[in-house]
Amino acid sequence: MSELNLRMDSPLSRRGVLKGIGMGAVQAVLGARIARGNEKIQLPFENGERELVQYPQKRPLLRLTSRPPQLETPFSVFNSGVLTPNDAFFVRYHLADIPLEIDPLAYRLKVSGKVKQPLDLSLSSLQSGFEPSEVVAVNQCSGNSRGFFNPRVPGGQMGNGAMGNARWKGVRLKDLLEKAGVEAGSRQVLFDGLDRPVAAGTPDYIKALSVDQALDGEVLVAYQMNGEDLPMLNGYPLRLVVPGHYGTYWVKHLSEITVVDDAYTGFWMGTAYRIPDTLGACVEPGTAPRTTVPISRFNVRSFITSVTAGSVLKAGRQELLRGIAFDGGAGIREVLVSSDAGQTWRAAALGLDLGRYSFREWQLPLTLARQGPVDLLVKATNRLGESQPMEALWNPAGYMRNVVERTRVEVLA
Ligand SMILES: Nc1nc2c(c(=O)[nH]1)N[C@H]1C(S)=C(S)[C@@H](COP(=O)(O)O)O[C@H]1N2
Ligand SMILES: [Mo]
Repeated sequence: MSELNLRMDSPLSRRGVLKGIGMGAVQAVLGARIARGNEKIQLPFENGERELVQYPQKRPLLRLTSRPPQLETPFSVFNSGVLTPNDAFFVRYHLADIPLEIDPLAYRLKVSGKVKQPLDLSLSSLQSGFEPSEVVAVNQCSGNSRGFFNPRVPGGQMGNGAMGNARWKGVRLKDLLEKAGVEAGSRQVLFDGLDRPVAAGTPDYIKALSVDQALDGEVLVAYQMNGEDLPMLNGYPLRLVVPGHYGTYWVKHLSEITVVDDAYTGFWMGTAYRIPDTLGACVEPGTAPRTTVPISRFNVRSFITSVTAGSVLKAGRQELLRGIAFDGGAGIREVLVSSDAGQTWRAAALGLDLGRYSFREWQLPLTLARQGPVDLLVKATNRLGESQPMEALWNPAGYMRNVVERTRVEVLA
């Protein structure tokens, strides 16, 4: 069992929990523990058994690895609200040396490189010196749903729980960069966090965005998630939020922003997180792409959340089917449901619009007349007309799965 201990010496964070302990004192020293009863969840693919493990600031989540912690959200959470609670939000890391203790008073965010005036910001100067900005946005790992790839691919074998939707609050990256003054001819902005590799030779986790994207006004350096400090495991005290883009860019424990005048080719940009340079980012199953590009925006996805595989429905009785859909930022235009293998589709009603980067809830009253197993299919289309394929696309890294989901329910008399 992992012995993850988190300490936060934080006057800014979790004041209510701090009863009786002075400012700057150690707030929480907790260890991960296996959930009561050693509960396990079976994801619907081979080697899909996962322990439910409780980490600090988290409810029991599906554990994929413990060093570093990689935790998946139980799918039922997505049926209980359009925002994913902080304590249920998934966790991904690549490097084993992750920060467990952070002093918010000593924390610094540096902006340097090809800038006129390098910045060295404390958390309080970041919060007081720049206008706050908020966005509701989905964070999804590129490898969400990788466990369903057929043929199977190496990498974290995740079900559909490596995604979450939250209200992020922070400052605009644009404002920071404008304050620093990006030099003419600069090409990219690099982002590094506090986590480090343990083995010599493992490259540090550094990600890059083009200067244009970094200045688009949408990318945030976030200090809050759903109205609270970021949980330690989700990047306390600062993380990048790149709405519509895969989680790999959402650098946690962000400490260094560096403007450069060339294209960064370090491992996490030049080798990892690259997709085939083809329509649908796919290749013939089992083959390697000829050329690749860095992964970028989400494709369109939709899920049924109110029933799961094996759910029992009553024949002839109306069931209110519910779920979620999202895309890379165009916004969802339509969600369709089929109970006859895609021959006919019915349009679901869309729920509250929390912005084009958010999960969009949908619902549809459905009555199934015939007894027996029924596959419920859900397919979303965004405002650009982009939709989801009926057959799964394949790539060797297991990224960007977005096949029309099928949920097999049982209809009984
Ligand atoms: N510092 C740091 N930031 C990181 C990573 C990491 O390994 N180190 N992993 C990235 C990846 S691949 C994903 S999917 C998201 C996951 O965000 P979460 O752990 O808050 O869910 O964090 C990103 N930010
Ligand atoms: Mo990821």
